[in-house]
Amino acid sequence: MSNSTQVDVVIVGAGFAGMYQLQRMRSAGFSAVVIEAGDGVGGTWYWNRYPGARCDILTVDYSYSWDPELETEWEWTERYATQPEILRYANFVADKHDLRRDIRFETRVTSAQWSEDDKRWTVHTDAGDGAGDTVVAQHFVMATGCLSVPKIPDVPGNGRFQGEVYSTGSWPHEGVDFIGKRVAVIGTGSSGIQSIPIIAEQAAQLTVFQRTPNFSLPAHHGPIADERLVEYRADPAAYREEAKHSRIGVPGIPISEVSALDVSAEERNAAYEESWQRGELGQLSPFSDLGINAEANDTMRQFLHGKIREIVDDPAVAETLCPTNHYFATKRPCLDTGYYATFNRDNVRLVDLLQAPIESITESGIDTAGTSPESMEFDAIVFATGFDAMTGAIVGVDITGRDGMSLRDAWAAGPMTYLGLMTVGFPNLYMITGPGSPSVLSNMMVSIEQHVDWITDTLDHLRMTELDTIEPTELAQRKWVQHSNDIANMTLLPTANSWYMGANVPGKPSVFLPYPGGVGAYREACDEVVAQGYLGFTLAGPSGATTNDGVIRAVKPDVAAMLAIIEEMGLPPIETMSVAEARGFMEASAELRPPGPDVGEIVDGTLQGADGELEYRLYRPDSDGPHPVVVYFHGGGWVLGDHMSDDPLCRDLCVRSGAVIVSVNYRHAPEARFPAAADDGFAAVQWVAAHADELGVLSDQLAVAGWSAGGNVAAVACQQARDAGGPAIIGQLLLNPATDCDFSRPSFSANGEGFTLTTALMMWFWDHYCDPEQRMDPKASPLRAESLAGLPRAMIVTCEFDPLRDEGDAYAAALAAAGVEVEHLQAEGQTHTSTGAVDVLITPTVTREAMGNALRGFFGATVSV
Ligand code: N01
Repeated sequence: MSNSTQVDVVIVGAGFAGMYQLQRMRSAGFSAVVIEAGDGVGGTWYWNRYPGARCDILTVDYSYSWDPELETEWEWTERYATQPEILRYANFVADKHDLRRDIRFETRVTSAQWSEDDKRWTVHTDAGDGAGDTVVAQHFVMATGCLSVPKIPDVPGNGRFQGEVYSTGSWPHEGVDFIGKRVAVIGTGSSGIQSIPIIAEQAAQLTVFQRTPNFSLPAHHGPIADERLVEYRADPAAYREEAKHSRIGVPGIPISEVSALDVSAEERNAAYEESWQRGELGQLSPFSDLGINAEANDTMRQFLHGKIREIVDDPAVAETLCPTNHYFATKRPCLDTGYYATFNRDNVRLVDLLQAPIESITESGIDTAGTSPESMEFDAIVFATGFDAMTGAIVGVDITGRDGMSLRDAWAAGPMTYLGLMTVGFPNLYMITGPGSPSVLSNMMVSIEQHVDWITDTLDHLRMTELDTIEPTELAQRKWVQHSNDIANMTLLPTANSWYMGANVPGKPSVFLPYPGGVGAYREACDEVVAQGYLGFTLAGPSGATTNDGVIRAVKPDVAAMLAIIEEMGLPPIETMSVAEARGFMEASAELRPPGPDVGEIVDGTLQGADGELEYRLYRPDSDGPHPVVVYFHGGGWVLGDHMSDDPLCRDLCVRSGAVIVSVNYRHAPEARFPAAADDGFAAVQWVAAHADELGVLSDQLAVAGWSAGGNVAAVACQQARDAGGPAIIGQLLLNPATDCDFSRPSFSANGEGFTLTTALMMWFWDHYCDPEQRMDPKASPLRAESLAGLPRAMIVTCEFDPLRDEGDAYAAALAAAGVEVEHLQAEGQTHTSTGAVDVLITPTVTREAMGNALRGFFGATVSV
């Protein structure tokens, strides 16, 4: 007979996540039950009992912090705990807090359905008779672990072998005796690398089948380092608190600001040697750019190759063990005990599956193909082939949410979560260390505790406010996934075929699964979501639903980092300076920028403006001319800047568009007020068109471009050229253009402070440039032109966090309404100045790529780049 139980909260999994969640539920006064497939607590440490299984986070850090008594009641014996010791720790905690009475062991959750009528989850298990037991709960917590579903080995002939077969991820509890046996190990990730040296000591012969060599450093097992213990014992609470705000959930790890490429080879190798000697995952990257710069990373890679060659006697075997197809730490690096030296043993052989792929597992062993096919006989095969990581256990349960939506279907193209905690369409379903949270990129203990605390506080909030359900909004979820991807894409992480990307499971969507922004930054985001009234969530109860839609990290991560640096510098606002000071300040700042890409040629010259000569700088592509030409107008609010002040951007545009860029030093206010800049802009276009041959450009392939006030000048030049009947302009590229004198648009109130260009500064610019009564003139506010018909086709870029966003949007819309062909790119998460930050910021690169494409589009087939 099947039983049904009603509780407040059902928790799946009795690992460290489920255990702590149960404890918090109880102490917060919620009824809860945990369902666990194993017959004991410990989760990953219950299942992964393979020889050599150990943690690779120091024991002092891989400990619960929620029970301060544990800090004195439990003492770890080693620097990195063995699996049996960690399992004893889990059991110690379970005993101490009497957790087992609410855990249903040897029970597997098979499916779960949400009932919108009852606002309850019904969770089905395989317990009871055929029908299975059910638990009905208001809240459903998946504490199923990130690496808990062993991957079914995708090896031909799997299942045929008649000898002993083992999987590191579900090892026999009684252990395995390999003495005198011929053993095969398939897989050289952490599990393989930990178990291979120990199996080699026992087995008569060990054959290791390696598909991808991995980076591994010595773990240097032994007692816990004294300096770590001193620090921890001095103030355990402070030590734990620091971990919570750290990058990977481990305190005391210095963050370098030095590039690996900025030091001598000796200095670099000395730093790598220190990492090698230290043997701690959190301290393997002594430089700032190993994670983001391929060239920098390669220096570490070469160092480690050197170590492998030093240790391994046979040079051919050493080469096979050197990872070359991925950057260091783009697959999880390992810590080992004698791994590489194991290949010096007479009874150990390495088979490179890239040279000799497995043709089939046979009844008696493994057949390989390649140039020298072999049939090998074994007594035992060990699969160390990894896990269906992060999503496997969650979609392993057949979960049906609102309106019959299946979680498997909802995640068919990759997991979608808000904060890695919840997912749209599945109210009151929580994931502990789910995809989209730091999880496997962190000390799991710290990440688990943070999620459990967040979930518990949320349930408490719902109860206090007499609400029933919580569910993220589509917008919040989409933007969180985007934010996580943005960070990942700024690093080398997505370049490897790793399980972080789901690449190890055939058919699994290629998505970077964990959140790579760091434990502390992530915690801040979760806390801010709550502080802002559960931003990005819909909370509902008997009296209705409230949606607090919004985005927690809308500014692109590199742009946000830049804004934080600027804020930290505490610079005086430009509008508080004199014009001379402001110009000096801008020039000094420009000195600090990277130069931008090389172009074929740079020529400085003068051209005829509306009232005298103007300087220009010409950027010519490194290809045969004549080229199309873009007359470019720099930013600076008609007051600041000159023909060289947007140098990196002009170089970038030149390279991307294949066109000559002529950047013009139009006259500036307050010395030359309106309409000087506008008149000079038009005069410069006329001069370039008339001097095309001399400049080596195509007169019938002339476009204009400009940023900010320069976008204003460019737009106005197009209107003047149209009204004057020439010269012919075939396109206008306007980046964050000033198009109107109205400060009342929402983008001014939303973005008027804190995003570089401020409302106050924009007002200062206008005041210097133009008298109030002149500002309605279309030569000042091109949006106010009587007609925009007949203007050149346009690409308009506006940025989400720019005060000028709305007037740029309005100009794009008005041009389109007037029948002008317009490409309008609304750059999400960018500011007024970010697009021009060439070689400083990564995320605006796509915008500049689109700008280059737009220019090439203006010029049609005449441009080759
Ligand atoms: O799994 P893995 P793991 N034919 O996926 C190979 C954590 N962990 O269990 O790289 C041949 O890393 C596969 O090759 P390739 C830790 O986070 C922690 O070792 O896909 N080979 C790879 O070599 C770790 O990262 C600890 O080309 C096949 C290996 O099998 C994570 O768990 C200890 C194959 C799988 O490596 C997973 O580690 C253990 C095939 N068909 C684990 N399919 C510590 O705390 C896969 N492979 C120390």
